[in-house]
Amino acid sequence: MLQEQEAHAAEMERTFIAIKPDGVQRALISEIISRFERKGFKLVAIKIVIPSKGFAEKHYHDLKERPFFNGLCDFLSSGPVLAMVWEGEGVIKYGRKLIGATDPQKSEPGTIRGDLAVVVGRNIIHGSDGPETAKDEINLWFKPEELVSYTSNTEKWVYGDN
Ligand code: IDP
Ligand code: MG
Repeated sequence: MLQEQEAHAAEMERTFIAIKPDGVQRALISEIISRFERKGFKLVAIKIVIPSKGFAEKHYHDLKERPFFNGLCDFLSSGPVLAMVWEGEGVIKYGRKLIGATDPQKSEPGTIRGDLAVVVGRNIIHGSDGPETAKDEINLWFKPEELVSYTSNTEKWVYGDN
């Protein structure tokens, strides 16, 4: 039993998910949170913030050579962003699946962007694209004490305990 719990803990991952200003303004917060929550992932940090332009540039630093970089950073800093950390087995990769392709025209129906967005410049949500970016983005957006470790009552039903 202890070994299984340890194995389960070892596979736990955390990812950074943000609802961008368009998703917040379109009142899609509860819709998006419920998709991660119903899947069985666990919310371990959440806050609403208006990032500065400089902060947005830090968040998107790997895109600084792209032609849309300036407009993208202007947009991210134009209004409230709901910043979150979600935890679960495989949450980094599966979170991206829940979100769908970058361009909503190419996102599958059933995904967040597929169901709820139309154009790439207003695709409502961000999700870390791998373990390294997840770590960097969580550290950029949250202080360690803002991350809450707890056991959810549903975990034994989501993951099993025998
Ligand atoms: P991702 O959000 O799916 O990880 P990235 O390639 O990391 O996609 O791009 C970050 C964000 O930049 C996208 O979510 C989208 O808002 C914006 N973006 C990406 N490509 C374009 C583009 O061709 N035109 C305008 N905005 C873009
Ligand atoms: Mg990305």
